[in-house]
Amino acid sequence: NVLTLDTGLIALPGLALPYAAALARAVQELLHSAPWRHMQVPSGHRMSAAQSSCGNLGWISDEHGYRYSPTDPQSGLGWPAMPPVFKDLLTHIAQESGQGPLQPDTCLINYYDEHAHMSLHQDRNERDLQHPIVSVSLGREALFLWGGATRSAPVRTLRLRDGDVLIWWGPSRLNFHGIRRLEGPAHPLWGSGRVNLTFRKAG
Ligand code: MD3
Ligand code: FE
Repeated sequence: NVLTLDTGLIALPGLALPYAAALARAVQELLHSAPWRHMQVPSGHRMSAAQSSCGNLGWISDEHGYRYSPTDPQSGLGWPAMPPVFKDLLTHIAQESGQGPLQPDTCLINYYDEHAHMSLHQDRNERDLQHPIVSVSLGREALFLWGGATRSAPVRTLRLRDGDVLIWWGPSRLNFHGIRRLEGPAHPLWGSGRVNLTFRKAG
């Protein structure tokens, strides 16, 4: 079941549901080496969503700006490897979507509690803007804001549910987007929170 939501944006609702338990175990495991942290943005504010990363690079932010780093500034060590279940899921996503081959070198893992949000922004720190971005929503439902190529373009609200997979490329790749808030009931694995995996080719 592949839905086209915009030019360069498709959704595969619930595609990751069969992987939910294995994904939750893999995330909990990699948090031992790269725990959740609330990064500081250049303005000095602390992000309300917490983050971790795995793969060859990880997204970081501090007073100097946003960038990708081969090491976790909190440990000084490399990021945890991409867990096998992440790779299995990506293979399945490539098959079902016809978007491939998917060869991301990083997965940014966002955690939202009931108070977290992510303001409207663009993702433009990745070196390879041709490679699609794949996002996997886990846990509680979120209101996703889908804007356009400029900050002032109209914004649509989409609901991201547990197990939903979205793929962005081409004309949608630099669109503004964000998370307004979480909604709906708690989730059996993630409680009142939500986790989002975004796979990118950053290097
Ligand atoms: C559209 N995360 O990590 S996922 C982010 O749910 C981010 O955690 C949100 O925005 C979340 O940067 C939204 C959907 C997403 C991710 C990256 C995109 C949409 C995107 C990059 C370009 C266009
Ligand atoms: Fe983003």
